[in-house]
Amino acid sequence: MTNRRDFLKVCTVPPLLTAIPRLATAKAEEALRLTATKTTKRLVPGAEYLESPVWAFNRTVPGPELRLKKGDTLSIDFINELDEGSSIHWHGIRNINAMDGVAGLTQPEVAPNGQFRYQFSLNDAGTYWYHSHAKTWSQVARGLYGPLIVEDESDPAVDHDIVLMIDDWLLANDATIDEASFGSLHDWTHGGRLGNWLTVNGKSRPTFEVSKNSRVRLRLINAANARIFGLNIPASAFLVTQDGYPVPVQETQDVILGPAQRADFIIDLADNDVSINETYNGDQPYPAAILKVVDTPSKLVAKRPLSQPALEAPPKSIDVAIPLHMQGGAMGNLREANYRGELRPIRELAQDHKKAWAFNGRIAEHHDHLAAVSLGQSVSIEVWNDSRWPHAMHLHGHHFWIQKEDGSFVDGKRDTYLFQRGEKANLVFIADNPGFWLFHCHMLEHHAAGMGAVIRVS
Ligand SMILES: [Cu+2]
Repeated sequence: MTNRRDFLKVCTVPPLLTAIPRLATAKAEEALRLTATKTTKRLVPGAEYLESPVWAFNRTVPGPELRLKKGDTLSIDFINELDEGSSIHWHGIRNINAMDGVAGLTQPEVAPNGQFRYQFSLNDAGTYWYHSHAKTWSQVARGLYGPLIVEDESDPAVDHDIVLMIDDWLLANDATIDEASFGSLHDWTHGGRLGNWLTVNGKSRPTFEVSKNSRVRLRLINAANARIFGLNIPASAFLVTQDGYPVPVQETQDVILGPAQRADFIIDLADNDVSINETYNGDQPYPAAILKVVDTPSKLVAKRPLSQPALEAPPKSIDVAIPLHMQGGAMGNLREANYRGELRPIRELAQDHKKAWAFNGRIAEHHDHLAAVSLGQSVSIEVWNDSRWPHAMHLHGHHFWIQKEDGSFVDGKRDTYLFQRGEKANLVFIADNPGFWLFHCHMLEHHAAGMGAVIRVS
């Protein structure tokens, strides 16, 4: 059987025109370097537009692709050349707590000109990403994110493995990042910072050259602050993982990704180009990226039928239930909430403290505990989204099953779940990772405005 590595030795794969540059891995024990710095980037083509100031890892947006193998140790020296504190979170990785990168919770923020070594082993294969976890609503929006791909020996052989990091930018008329709207109370109380310019791997409508009749793995990552994307792939496409985790293989051309969510497809191409369309926003499908089919003399992998993964069953009983009544935001029913030990009306919370969302009538801070559970317990976060907005709820350090209101479970596990307005669902997990784990909305303005709390596992 030809695996991907052998395949690369025997034939020439056409260059990917817009692939994310890979951070070269040297010896496993040797630390790589990610430097957060200010730079500029052309977001909109055309001489009439300016390059925009951005904040970037290693001067590229997205940051360099980190591609390792399951079982490898990731060793990264993070260097902060910004003029404010920062950190790196490894989204979806069931990390050791001290490496989780949440500034103010699992580590102090890395000060300007400071550095921090992240070192941990990669026990989960799949599509993950890294991003700043300090003032995320500003730092992620300015470009501080990149892909983290963990390969597994059992991954199906493909001819091309392509990461698509999808983001929306809120730009001013000259195509630079709209500065004036950062921290807008409107965004924080409504749907978050929503952009007006869509990029894939930092480019508008990029083209990827792929071989005719080839098999492609497409790794989709929603890196937007708050935008939900719908992606449509008009081809023979099979959904194989979500949030890095295997799901029952099914032929489908569509997926919806809330902020921070990922989905991997295996696509068997024919001889026609494929436009990957964004379908959730706007009246018409928007061609977000193109797979351009080219003739290549290369030998292609055998298109073996994709095998169904063995899925881990959810626990039969729950040791700890954590009721979580989520309220707030515009048009919501939250009249007052407890904040810093005092019950305060929502108007005061919004205007004086920029807080607008509450869990169980309380607006938490990073260090406030939603719950404390014992190592090994099965836990169910019983979420009721009693607001008029969708929320992409993310749990750090664990993957969870999703139990719908009728009691049934969604197949597979996730690290982020998109709650529709009014939805009730339980996020069920085994608390097998000790530490202080953030549970928060990945609509980053919502998190900043109160949608986050800590679950302690000890
Ligand atoms: Cu939210």
